[in-house]
Amino acid sequence: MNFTHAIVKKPCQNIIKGITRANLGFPNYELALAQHQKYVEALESCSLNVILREADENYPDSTFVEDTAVMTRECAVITNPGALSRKGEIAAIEPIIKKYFKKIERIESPGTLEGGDVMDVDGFYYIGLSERTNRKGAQQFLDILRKYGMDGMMVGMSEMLHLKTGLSYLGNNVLMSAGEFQTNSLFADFSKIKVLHQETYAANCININGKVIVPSGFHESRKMIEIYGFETIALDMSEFQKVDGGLSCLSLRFVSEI
Ligand code: CIR
Repeated sequence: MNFTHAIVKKPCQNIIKGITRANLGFPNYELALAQHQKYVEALESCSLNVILREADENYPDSTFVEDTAVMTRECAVITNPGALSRKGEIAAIEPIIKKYFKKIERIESPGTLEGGDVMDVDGFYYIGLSERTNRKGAQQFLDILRKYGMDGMMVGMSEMLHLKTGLSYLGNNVLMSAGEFQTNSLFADFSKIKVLHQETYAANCININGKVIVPSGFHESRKMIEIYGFETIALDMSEFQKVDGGLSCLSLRFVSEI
Protein backbone atom coordinates (compact mmCIF):
# COMPACT_ATOMS: atom_id res chain seq x y z
CA MET A 1 0.00 0.00 0.00
CA ASN A 2 1.30 3.45 -0.84
CA PHE A 3 0.98 5.92 2.00
CA THR A 4 0.41 9.61 1.38
CA HIS A 5 0.52 11.10 4.90
CA ALA A 6 2.08 10.63 8.32
CA ILE A 7 1.27 12.25 11.64
CA VAL A 8 4.25 12.78 13.92
CA LYS A 9 4.76 14.59 17.20
CA LYS A 10 7.98 16.09 18.49
CA PRO A 11 9.46 14.48 21.59
CA CYS A 12 9.03 16.53 24.78
CA GLN A 13 11.63 17.26 27.44
CA ASN A 14 9.76 14.91 29.74
CA ILE A 15 10.67 12.02 27.47
CA ILE A 16 13.22 11.23 30.18
CA LYS A 17 10.21 10.16 32.27
CA GLY A 18 8.88 7.84 29.53
CA ILE A 19 7.90 4.30 30.46
CA THR A 20 10.78 1.94 29.88
CA ARG A 21 12.12 -1.50 30.57
CA ALA A 22 15.18 -1.14 28.35
CA ASN A 23 17.77 -0.32 31.01
CA LEU A 24 19.72 1.86 28.60
CA GLY A 25 19.71 5.07 30.64
CA PHE A 26 17.79 8.31 30.10
CA PRO A 27 17.29 9.78 26.63
CA ASN A 28 19.11 12.99 25.79
CA TYR A 29 16.37 15.43 24.81
CA GLU A 30 18.41 17.48 22.32
CA LEU A 31 19.64 14.35 20.58
CA ALA A 32 16.11 12.92 20.54
CA LEU A 33 14.90 16.12 18.85
CA ALA A 34 17.67 15.88 16.25
CA GLN A 35 16.91 12.21 15.58
CA HIS A 36 13.23 13.03 15.27
CA GLN A 37 14.02 15.72 12.72
CA LYS A 38 15.94 13.15 10.66
CA TYR A 39 12.99 10.78 10.95
CA VAL A 40 10.67 13.46 9.55
CA GLU A 41 13.09 14.10 6.69
CA ALA A 42 13.24 10.38 5.92
CA LEU A 43 9.44 10.18 5.73
CA GLU A 44 9.41 13.18 3.42
CA SER A 45 12.05 11.57 1.23
CA CYS A 46 9.59 8.65 0.84
CA SER A 47 7.01 11.12 -0.58
CA LEU A 48 4.89 11.51 2.56
CA ASN A 49 3.13 14.70 3.58
CA VAL A 50 4.20 14.94 7.19
CA ILE A 51 1.77 16.49 9.67
CA LEU A 52 4.06 17.64 12.47
CA ARG A 53 2.64 18.43 15.90
CA GLU A 54 4.42 20.23 18.72
CA ALA A 55 5.57 18.41 21.82
CA ASP A 56 3.25 17.88 24.77
CA GLU A 57 5.03 17.97 28.13
CA ASN A 58 2.00 16.47 29.88
CA TYR A 59 2.66 13.12 28.25
CA PRO A 60 6.26 11.85 28.36
CA ASP A 61 5.57 9.14 25.77
CA SER A 62 3.45 11.25 23.44
CA THR A 63 6.00 11.23 20.61
CA PHE A 64 4.97 7.57 20.09
CA VAL A 65 1.81 8.56 18.25
CA GLU A 66 1.35 5.14 16.69
CA ASP A 67 -0.21 3.87 19.90
CA THR A 68 -3.09 6.35 19.84
CA ALA A 69 -4.86 5.28 16.64
CA VAL A 70 -5.02 2.70 13.88
CA MET A 71 -5.66 3.93 10.36
CA THR A 72 -7.35 1.48 8.00
CA ARG A 73 -8.47 2.03 4.43
CA GLU A 74 -12.09 2.35 5.63
CA CYS A 75 -11.87 4.13 8.97
CA ALA A 76 -9.61 5.40 11.73
CA VAL A 77 -9.83 3.77 15.13
CA ILE A 78 -8.96 5.87 18.19
CA THR A 79 -7.40 3.51 20.69
CA ASN A 80 -7.63 3.25 24.46
CA PRO A 81 -4.01 2.87 25.60
CA GLY A 82 -3.43 0.26 28.26
CA ALA A 83 -0.77 2.38 29.98
CA LEU A 84 -2.52 4.74 32.43
CA SER A 85 -0.02 7.56 31.86
CA ARG A 86 -0.80 7.44 28.12
CA LYS A 87 -4.61 7.37 28.09
CA GLY A 88 -4.89 11.16 27.75
CA GLU A 89 -2.81 11.19 24.56
CA ILE A 90 -5.80 10.28 22.41
CA ALA A 91 -7.49 13.68 22.94
CA ALA A 92 -4.84 15.40 20.83
CA ILE A 93 -4.92 12.92 17.98
CA GLU A 94 -8.65 12.95 17.32
CA PRO A 95 -8.94 16.50 15.87
CA ILE A 96 -6.14 15.78 13.41
CA ILE A 97 -7.65 12.52 12.29
CA LYS A 98 -11.08 14.10 11.83
CA LYS A 99 -9.68 16.15 8.96
CA TYR A 100 -8.73 13.07 7.01
CA PHE A 101 -11.23 10.35 7.96
CA LYS A 102 -15.00 10.48 7.64
CA LYS A 103 -15.45 7.34 9.73
CA ILE A 104 -13.97 7.31 13.19
CA GLU A 105 -14.36 4.42 15.62
CA ARG A 106 -13.21 4.00 19.21
CA ILE A 107 -11.91 1.34 21.55
CA GLU A 108 -13.79 1.74 24.83
CA SER A 109 -12.93 0.67 28.41
CA PRO A 110 -12.69 -1.93 29.77
CA GLY A 111 -11.16 -2.74 26.38
CA THR A 112 -7.63 -1.46 25.86
CA LEU A 113 -5.59 -1.43 22.69
CA GLU A 114 -2.39 0.32 21.58
CA GLY A 115 -1.50 0.78 17.92
CA GLY A 116 1.89 -0.87 18.43
CA ASP A 117 0.00 -4.12 18.86
CA VAL A 118 -1.67 -3.96 15.46
CA MET A 119 0.13 -5.19 12.36
CA ASP A 120 -1.45 -4.55 8.97
CA VAL A 121 -0.73 -7.22 6.36
CA ASP A 122 -2.34 -5.91 3.19
CA GLY A 123 -5.59 -5.13 4.99
CA PHE A 124 -5.61 -8.15 7.35
CA TYR A 125 -4.81 -7.18 10.92
CA TYR A 126 -2.84 -9.17 13.49
CA ILE A 127 -3.57 -7.96 17.03
CA GLY A 128 -1.12 -8.74 19.82
CA LEU A 129 -2.56 -9.56 23.23
CA SER A 130 0.10 -7.74 25.23
CA GLU A 131 0.29 -6.01 28.60
CA ARG A 132 -1.26 -3.00 26.83
CA THR A 133 -3.91 -4.61 24.62
CA ASN A 134 -6.43 -6.85 26.29
CA ARG A 135 -8.82 -9.39 24.78
CA LYS A 136 -11.81 -7.03 25.09
CA GLY A 137 -9.96 -4.28 23.22
CA ALA A 138 -8.79 -6.71 20.55
CA GLN A 139 -12.35 -8.06 20.15
CA GLN A 140 -13.73 -4.52 19.77
CA PHE A 141 -11.12 -3.87 17.10
CA LEU A 142 -12.06 -7.09 15.27
CA ASP A 143 -15.74 -6.14 15.44
CA ILE A 144 -14.93 -2.75 13.89
CA LEU A 145 -12.90 -4.38 11.11
CA ARG A 146 -15.72 -6.79 10.30
CA LYS A 147 -18.28 -4.00 10.25
CA TYR A 148 -16.27 -2.49 7.39
CA GLY A 149 -15.67 -5.77 5.54
CA MET A 150 -12.12 -6.27 6.82
CA ASP A 151 -10.74 -8.93 9.15
CA GLY A 152 -7.96 -9.89 11.48
CA MET A 153 -6.95 -12.21 14.28
CA MET A 154 -5.55 -12.12 17.80
CA VAL A 155 -2.00 -13.20 18.55
CA GLY A 156 -1.01 -14.44 22.00
CA MET A 157 2.32 -13.10 23.25
CA SER A 158 4.26 -12.92 26.49
CA GLU A 159 7.69 -11.35 26.09
CA MET A 160 7.62 -8.26 23.92
CA LEU A 161 6.16 -4.86 24.79
CA HIS A 162 4.06 -4.68 21.63
CA LEU A 163 3.39 -7.05 18.72
CA LYS A 164 5.42 -4.82 16.42
CA THR A 165 8.31 -4.69 18.87
CA GLY A 166 9.14 -8.08 17.41
CA LEU A 167 7.36 -8.19 14.05
CA SER A 168 7.22 -6.00 10.96
CA TYR A 169 5.52 -6.75 7.67
CA LEU A 170 7.64 -5.46 4.81
CA GLY A 171 5.35 -6.39 1.91
CA ASN A 172 5.75 -9.14 -0.75
CA ASN A 173 4.92 -11.69 1.99
CA VAL A 174 8.15 -10.84 3.85
CA LEU A 175 8.02 -10.64 7.64
CA MET A 176 10.79 -9.51 9.98
CA SER A 177 10.52 -11.49 13.18
CA ALA A 178 12.32 -11.61 16.50
CA GLY A 179 12.13 -13.60 19.72
CA GLU A 180 8.87 -15.31 20.56
CA PHE A 181 7.39 -14.67 17.12
CA GLN A 182 10.03 -16.62 15.19
CA THR A 183 8.49 -19.94 16.12
CA ASN A 184 4.82 -18.91 16.12
CA SER A 185 2.98 -21.16 13.66
CA LEU A 186 0.50 -18.37 12.86
CA PHE A 187 3.24 -16.84 10.71
CA ALA A 188 4.43 -20.07 9.07
CA ASP A 189 3.38 -19.03 5.56
CA PHE A 190 5.44 -15.85 5.45
CA SER A 191 8.97 -15.59 4.09
CA LYS A 192 10.69 -14.76 7.36
CA ILE A 193 13.74 -12.68 8.08
CA LYS A 194 14.73 -14.01 11.48
CA VAL A 195 16.37 -11.17 13.34
CA LEU A 196 19.38 -12.17 15.44
CA HIS A 197 18.86 -11.99 19.19
CA GLN A 198 21.43 -9.21 19.55
CA GLU A 199 19.62 -7.23 16.83
CA THR A 200 16.10 -7.64 18.25
CA TYR A 201 15.52 -3.88 18.13
CA ALA A 202 15.80 -4.01 14.31
CA ALA A 203 12.65 -6.15 14.11
CA ASN A 204 10.69 -2.91 14.25
CA CYS A 205 11.14 -1.27 10.88
CA ILE A 206 8.77 0.32 8.37
CA ASN A 207 8.24 0.05 4.65
CA ILE A 208 7.25 3.46 3.34
CA ASN A 209 6.31 3.33 -0.30
CA GLY A 210 8.93 0.71 -1.15
CA LYS A 211 11.77 1.95 1.03
CA VAL A 212 12.41 0.21 4.33
CA ILE A 213 13.53 2.45 7.17
CA VAL A 214 15.72 0.52 9.60
CA PRO A 215 17.48 1.54 12.81
CA SER A 216 21.18 2.12 12.20
CA GLY A 217 23.80 -0.19 13.67
CA PHE A 218 22.00 -3.47 13.02
CA HIS A 219 24.05 -4.60 10.07
CA GLU A 220 22.89 -8.20 9.69
CA SER A 221 19.22 -7.22 9.68
CA ARG A 222 19.79 -4.45 7.16
CA LYS A 223 21.77 -6.82 4.93
CA MET A 224 18.95 -9.38 5.00
CA ILE A 225 16.34 -6.77 4.12
CA GLU A 226 18.43 -5.74 1.13
CA ILE A 227 18.92 -9.38 0.08
CA TYR A 228 15.13 -9.61 -0.03
CA GLY A 229 15.20 -6.78 -2.55
CA PHE A 230 14.22 -3.75 -0.50
CA GLU A 231 16.01 -0.42 -0.62
CA THR A 232 16.86 0.71 2.92
CA ILE A 233 17.33 3.98 4.83
CA ALA A 234 19.07 3.73 8.20
CA LEU A 235 18.30 6.14 11.04
CA ASP A 236 19.91 6.55 14.43
CA MET A 237 17.20 5.78 16.98
CA SER A 238 19.33 5.52 20.11
CA GLU A 239 17.36 8.00 22.22
CA PHE A 240 13.98 6.43 21.43
CA GLN A 241 15.31 2.93 22.04
CA LYS A 242 16.06 4.02 25.62
CA VAL A 243 12.30 4.37 26.20
CA ASP A 244 11.30 1.26 24.22
CA GLY A 245 10.22 3.19 21.14
CA GLY A 246 10.93 2.03 17.61
CA LEU A 247 10.55 3.37 14.09
CA SER A 248 6.90 2.45 13.67
CA CYS A 249 5.93 4.04 16.99
CA LEU A 250 6.94 7.53 15.88
CA SER A 251 4.31 7.97 13.18
CA LEU A 252 0.79 7.22 12.06
CA ARG A 253 0.96 6.48 8.36
CA PHE A 254 -2.12 6.56 6.17
CA VAL A 255 -3.65 7.15 2.75
CA SER A 256 -5.71 10.23 2.06
CA GLU A 257 -6.75 12.10 -1.05
CA ILE A 258 -6.81 15.45 0.80
C1 CIR B 1 5.67 3.03 26.18
O1 CIR B 1 6.12 2.19 26.96
O2 CIR B 1 4.48 3.19 25.98
C2 CIR B 1 6.66 3.90 25.44
N1 CIR B 1 7.77 4.18 26.28
C3 CIR B 1 7.11 3.24 24.17
C4 CIR B 1 6.00 3.03 23.19
C5 CIR B 1 6.44 2.36 21.95
N2 CIR B 1 5.38 2.28 21.01
C6 CIR B 1 5.23 1.31 20.14
O3 CIR B 1 5.96 0.32 20.18
N3 CIR B 1 4.23 1.40 19.28
